[in-house]
Amino acid sequence: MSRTSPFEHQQFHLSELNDDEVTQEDRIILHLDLDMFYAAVEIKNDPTLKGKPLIVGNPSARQNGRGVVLTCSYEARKFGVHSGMPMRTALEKCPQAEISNKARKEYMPTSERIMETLKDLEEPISLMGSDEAYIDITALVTNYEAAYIVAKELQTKIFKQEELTCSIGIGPTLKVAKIASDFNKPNGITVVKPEGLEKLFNDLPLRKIPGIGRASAQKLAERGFLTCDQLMDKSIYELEKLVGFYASYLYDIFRGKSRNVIRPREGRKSISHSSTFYAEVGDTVKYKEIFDHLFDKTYEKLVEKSFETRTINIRIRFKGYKTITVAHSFKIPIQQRDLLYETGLDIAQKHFSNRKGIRLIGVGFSNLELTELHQTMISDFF
Ligand code: TTP
Ligand code: MG
Repeated sequence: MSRTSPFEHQQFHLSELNDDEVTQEDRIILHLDLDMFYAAVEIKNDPTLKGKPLIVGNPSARQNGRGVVLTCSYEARKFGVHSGMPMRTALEKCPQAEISNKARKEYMPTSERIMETLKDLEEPISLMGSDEAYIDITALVTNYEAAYIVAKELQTKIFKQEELTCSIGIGPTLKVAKIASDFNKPNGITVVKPEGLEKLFNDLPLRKIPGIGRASAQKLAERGFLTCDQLMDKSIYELEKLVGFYASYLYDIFRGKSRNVIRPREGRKSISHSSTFYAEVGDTVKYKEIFDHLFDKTYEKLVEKSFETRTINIRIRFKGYKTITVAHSFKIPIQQRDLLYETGLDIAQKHFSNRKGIRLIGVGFSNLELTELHQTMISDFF
């Protein structure tokens, strides 16, 4: 990292694309961030705190002045209190604030339950700390309108389960999605299509870019740069003079480009494809067509990867989010198309006439083993 760079340390948990891989230009990424997370758990635990300026931190700070603010309610933020601030300073700014961390044992279990809910989407996911996650929903939706509905449903589900709100951003890259999730807090959803990038960055304080912290923003401000639009049209060369090593990082953010992707979890334990519908499909013939298409895609993958499967799984999500998974296992691993197709269709068809309406169909194979032929080919090398 360049010493003169105004950027703070960046953490990338995500992997980079190789040149021969697809670009991410047509990805749809969702970033979810819980609103005032620890404070929200405190309020859930003690609803009398609702609507008050609340600081989460050392409850004895009034007496001994020790500790820092872990987070605070939006009411406290209005007084200039923010996370990381010494408790002493925070109490000077907002003497009437309530202080609590009674529910601290609940923070992690709550976070884990929410992350499990997000993993249920079965899309590539990257968890960042206790209250945020990136999900690549490219395979789940065909456009940004459908992505908005996924976001809305996630918000509703998390609120029903945990009585907590979150803010969600959707965009073509991880960073744009993250900026978007912060755009309309609390309980907001912000969708930024590639063509909406210019509007997003217009007048946006530079501080809102992940990686530009308070100190960096200050240094840029001293040079007269306050908002993103002032830097958006600068060349890499001009940006280098300002931010050194991070020039290309910034240059790409403004253009909705990124080489970071969310990798599916390691190891291939299963193969699956699913389709989510946002309009009523409504008739069993259409469901069967969708099933056939999904089966073909999943089966193609099975053969392409030289796998046999012992288990076929059918997932069906009804309107209202109830999801069922029905599996059928064979005694030995097989790759016979007809047998797999008939078994899967038989399971799925039992649900096609359900009056609730179907929102998602998924076809998956698990308990995979390499075909004998493939095993032989590999062993030939030794
Ligand atoms: P954030 O997402 O940064 O903050 P937040 O969820 O409280 O507020 P916002 O609505 O703006 O998203 O952090 C998530 C939780 O992590 C936060 O509730 C408390 C904890 N945390 C710390 O313990 N120390 C810190 O310095 C920060 C920044 C967060
Ligand atoms: Mg948060």
